[in-house]
Amino acid sequence: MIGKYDITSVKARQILDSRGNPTVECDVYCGKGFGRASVPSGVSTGSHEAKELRDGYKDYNGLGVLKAVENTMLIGQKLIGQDVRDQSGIDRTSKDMDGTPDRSNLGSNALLAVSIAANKAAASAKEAMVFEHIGHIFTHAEPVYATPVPFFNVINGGAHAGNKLDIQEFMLVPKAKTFSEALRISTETYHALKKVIAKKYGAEATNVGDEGGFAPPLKKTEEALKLLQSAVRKAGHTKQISFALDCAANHFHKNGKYRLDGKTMAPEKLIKYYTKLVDDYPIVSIEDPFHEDDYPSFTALTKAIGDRIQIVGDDLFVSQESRVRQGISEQAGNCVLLKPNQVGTITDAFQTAQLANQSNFGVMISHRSGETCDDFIADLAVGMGCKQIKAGAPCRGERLAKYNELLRIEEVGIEHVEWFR
Ligand code: 2PG
Ligand code: MG
Repeated sequence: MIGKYDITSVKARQILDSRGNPTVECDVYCGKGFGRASVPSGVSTGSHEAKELRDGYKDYNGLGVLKAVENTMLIGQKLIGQDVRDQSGIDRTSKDMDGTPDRSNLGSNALLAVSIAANKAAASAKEAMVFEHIGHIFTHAEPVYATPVPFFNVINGGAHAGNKLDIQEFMLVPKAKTFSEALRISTETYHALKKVIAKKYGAEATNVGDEGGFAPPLKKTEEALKLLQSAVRKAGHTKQISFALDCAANHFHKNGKYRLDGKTMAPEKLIKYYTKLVDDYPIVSIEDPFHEDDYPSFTALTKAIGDRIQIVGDDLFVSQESRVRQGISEQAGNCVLLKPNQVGTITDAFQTAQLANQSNFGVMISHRSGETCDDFIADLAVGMGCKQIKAGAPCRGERLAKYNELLRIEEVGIEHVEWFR
């Protein structure tokens, strides 16, 4: 007899992501449940991330994922009959089959698609919301849920836009009593920003970049910060909205030096530069201020201003437990950016988050610049009790999928965390 939670079939297919590139979608069926998941893909990737598998032949300019789709089905065959609630068992099966530390054999895209689809199938069989199921398997106790502070990337630069801004992401960080209020005031500011940009640079400058933020023809960091200030003022939300940056500094690093805003700087000089920005603007969080292996500079910046602002490691930690462990011991930063596809399974993401929680490091759940309309990370943030999430601008379906899911979660009575530190 087939039990309610027994996996009965796993299907996979190639679909397209928000950039029009192929990605893996997976369906998991169990006795009484169904889950569907699709995986995102980054463009400003860290070199230590788990590896996605791409076909490499001419279809879709080499970016096809048919081999990864096949691998997803292979993993699926092994999972038939397993209890869909046993997340760590499911993830162990796929990792054993892959057999590499960076998931390069079967592909992190293959592993993650099954991992998330199984998670959603378990929630569906339990007739629970996905965040509730995550809460139970993450803490194994009675979890406390809250909707996270959303970080909205409203000006895009770096590898995500065609302008000359060195810094990749300029984000709005709302402080509000409820998630829907946080969404409303940030969205009003986003619309005010569109008007400010149109007035200064013309309507053609209001086209949006990969993550739904505007990509006006700016050159310098402070030009972007000044636009944000004007927008917040125009929308009337100066008391509630602060700013955050993702520098993605790999892109302006060369031979130990950083080339930012037309100046070449040694790390010490760059630390002074960031400190001045924090003095002059309401910046509360800076991600990847230095290159992915420059732990000493992360430590120096944390020492200088880590008590005033959050310093987030993305390409630095790539969601990997071992790299976070080093960060904790060297006090390099004080927050981990958590992207499930950087590790390949939900269980790995849990382990990294648990380590961060024990060590007083923050955890920010994150989308990728290439996304799908999968809303899983919204549930992941709530279920794991993360106080912050970044999922792009309040624009473009694949970004709004996450924010709209948080509205649904709010509707069932989950309170808002208000602030992330
Ligand atoms: C980042 C991400 C998401 P990408 O650097 O934080 O915003 O970009 O997915 O391109 O790595
Ligand atoms: Mg980043």
